[in-house]
Amino acid sequence: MQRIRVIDSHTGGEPTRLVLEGGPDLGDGPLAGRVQRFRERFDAYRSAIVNEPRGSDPLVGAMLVKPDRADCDLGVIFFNNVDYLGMCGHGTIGLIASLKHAGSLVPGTVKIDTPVGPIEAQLHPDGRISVANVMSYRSVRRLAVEVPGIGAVTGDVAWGGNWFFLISEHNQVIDLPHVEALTDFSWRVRAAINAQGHPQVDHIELFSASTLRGADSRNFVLCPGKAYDRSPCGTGTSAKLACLAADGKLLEGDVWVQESLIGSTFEGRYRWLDRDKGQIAPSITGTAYVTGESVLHCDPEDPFCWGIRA
Ligand code: PYC
Repeated sequence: MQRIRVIDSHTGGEPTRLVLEGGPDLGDGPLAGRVQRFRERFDAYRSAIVNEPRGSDPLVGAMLVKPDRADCDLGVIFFNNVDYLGMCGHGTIGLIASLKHAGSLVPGTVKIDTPVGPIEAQLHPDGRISVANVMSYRSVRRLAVEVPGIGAVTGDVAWGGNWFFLISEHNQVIDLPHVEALTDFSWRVRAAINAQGHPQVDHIELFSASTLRGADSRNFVLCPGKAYDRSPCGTGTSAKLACLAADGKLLEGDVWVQESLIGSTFEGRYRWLDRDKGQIAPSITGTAYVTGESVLHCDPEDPFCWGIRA
């Protein structure tokens, strides 16, 4: 019987399951290589940890690993209901809140190795957590995509630790009662943009005005496994900051408050790394709460031991 010790948390409503012990041994070397090993040899663990019957579609797993980079304090590999993520903003905030809960962290800064580069997380004395994310940038401005059944949709392609297609011009209503329509729209857009020469884009992000006091925008983010992000999405907000910076709509150091579909918020800001190349260093601040601690049992007698997979 495999036993996996986890701490569960949520960041702005989006769940994270931190794996402390009992995950697969992925060996050493750069984390990108270890993700490859995870995918090829141990993918059943991913499914067992985040899929039903132990998990749910929006749940993101975070496996703590030894860092490869000498200057990092710890390493993490994020995964979801269908695959592995480059980085995860809400997941990093959940990871830090969980380590604080476990008594392994006090306020201060930790450097974390991820498959897409090192990041830094800061636990503030008031419990808020900031993530200095990987370099982010916009790769395509105003790309028009012909979407079957919808028509032309225009948006930006940007990297924020994952690849996003960001759409501000649309006729969708971004609120909870419209989640099915938003999912259907975004899923069709994703298929079209993938078919139109951008197979790397696996997150679709829609924006509208926010009615929340102090918020600059509300978003809807559709994740690769068709679950929507309950949080404002840390990597999605980083991609948004890169677009705002490139368009001159947000100045270096100024705060952008991004609201999620369910009304949770992240604060984002950036500094320029290379203005000519449009490269920024984004930082995201949010809060996470621990929701449980448990030991998952993977009983070989259980026909759904390794999760329900499509
Ligand atoms: O917060 O970066 C994020 C994220 C990615 C997918 C779900 N959440």
